[in-house]
Amino acid sequence: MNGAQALIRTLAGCGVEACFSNPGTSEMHFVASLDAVPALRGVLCLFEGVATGAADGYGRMTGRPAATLLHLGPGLANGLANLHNARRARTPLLNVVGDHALSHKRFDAPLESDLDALARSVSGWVRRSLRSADVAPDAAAGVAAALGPPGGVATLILPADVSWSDGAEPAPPVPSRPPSVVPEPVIEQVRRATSAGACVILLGGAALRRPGLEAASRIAVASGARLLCETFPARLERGAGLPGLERLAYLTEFAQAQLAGTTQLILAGARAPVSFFAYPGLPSSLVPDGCQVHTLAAPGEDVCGALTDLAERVAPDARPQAQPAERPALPGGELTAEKAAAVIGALLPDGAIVSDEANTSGLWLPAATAGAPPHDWLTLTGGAIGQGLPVATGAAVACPDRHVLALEADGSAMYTISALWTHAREQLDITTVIFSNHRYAILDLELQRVGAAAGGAAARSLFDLSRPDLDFTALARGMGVPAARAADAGEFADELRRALAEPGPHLIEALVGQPG
Ligand SMILES: Cc1ncc(C[n+]2csc(CCOP(=O)(O)OP(=O)(O)O)c2C)c(N)n1
Repeated sequence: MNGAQALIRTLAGCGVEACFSNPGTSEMHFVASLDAVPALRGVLCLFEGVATGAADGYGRMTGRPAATLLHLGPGLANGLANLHNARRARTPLLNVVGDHALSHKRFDAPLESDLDALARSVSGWVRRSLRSADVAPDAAAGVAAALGPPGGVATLILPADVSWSDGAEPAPPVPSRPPSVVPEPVIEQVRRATSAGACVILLGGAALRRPGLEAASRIAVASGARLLCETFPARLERGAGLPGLERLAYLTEFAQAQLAGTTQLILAGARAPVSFFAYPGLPSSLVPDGCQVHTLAAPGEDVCGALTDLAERVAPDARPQAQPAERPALPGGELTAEKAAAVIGALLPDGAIVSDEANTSGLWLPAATAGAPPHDWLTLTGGAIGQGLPVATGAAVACPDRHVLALEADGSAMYTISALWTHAREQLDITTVIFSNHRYAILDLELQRVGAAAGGAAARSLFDLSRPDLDFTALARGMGVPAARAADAGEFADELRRALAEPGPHLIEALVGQPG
């Protein structure tokens, strides 16, 4: 058996079921081995940023790593921004990056680059297999490293000759580790903090799934502590019947207002809050002056277990506060981002997965969908735009029985628009809504906020997505995705209903802003 065959069998044996791929010459033996192992599904992505973002979406929804297959340094480099988002999300993910044959590297052939440096910039684990006999145990170690806990990006570099040489055999999975248990004295210290003043519990990571949310809600009911969710959660379970949760705001002043007066800040799977950017005259740390910070559970620790233990101490008889079922009324008239949010809230299907990259157009979405049937909300964890369509791809591969909604700002959608082709190729049940405001609207705001001189025509033209206007329906149809456009709220509701009723991918371009 050659290295590639042993690798693919090992990945399948370790529970890796999908490989989001954009291969080249150095990966041909890996590609050739896929037919023999149907348990590993190869999914072609036409840009590496789609492959890495899809693996992120897959890992967020399953808790297990998908693989990517990438072509040397340049292929990995094309995937870096979404690997950065995956790293911030602590998503388990294994990159397999083909490299030149070991004997070929000294010739500095055109695709030679500092692949290791690129890999290390996003990966918690990097290994280059040097013999075919090592590939399988290296892959099993890579899967284990990706799983953590906490989860993370692992990168296995696979030289072409190691891939094609015989002498390999599959390796068994490396047993996974459970998250470490939070020591009793820590829980006791945090228990005291819940009654020591104005207390906020900032929830993140695994605390944002139902068991963590319900335990946190019981603590809040009994102690009067307020709950907040980290600004950009990897995966937040929300909707009717779950405890509702406000997210810490993106804008520094709003986040400051949410935390004002807090004297005890408890971190449950979240990091101490910081401002997204520095602004003249505003602090970088969002922890109020004099506030004591307590870490109940750091990433990699059993945050749900710790919250449950704390709830038993603080709130043995309290019940979690469930969000009531309620949906907005369907609006009429000219479509706006606010009305689009109401339509989405009115029609969001039970068990939907929302990949949210709506940016400024998404302001109204949390309130409009709060009482919709239970769903998962996936957000832009690392701030590198171009994530939403790929993450939706991976979520749909992971959860074929659920509706996936990709809520996309037009500028962000363009980074990785070729994901639509994979939506069509794989017939994924994804409805993409493009919020067409024809601008990088947030940058209009940021221009003022950083105190730059008022932008003139040259400055503003860098935020303007008109001239020419983007025709998303044509782009979608050109990649095999049925598409429609809506300028009216009723029309948008009709199109959304139709898209959700029909299997397979759809795109609706929601005209929510004037061009230019
Ligand atoms: C990879 C990457 N490149 C550039 C940026 C800077 N950036 C932040 S928001 C933005 C434009 C967002 O425009 P759009 O997605 O249309 O959303 P809108 O602001 O209009 O709601 C840009 C370019 C970024 N965050 N990430």
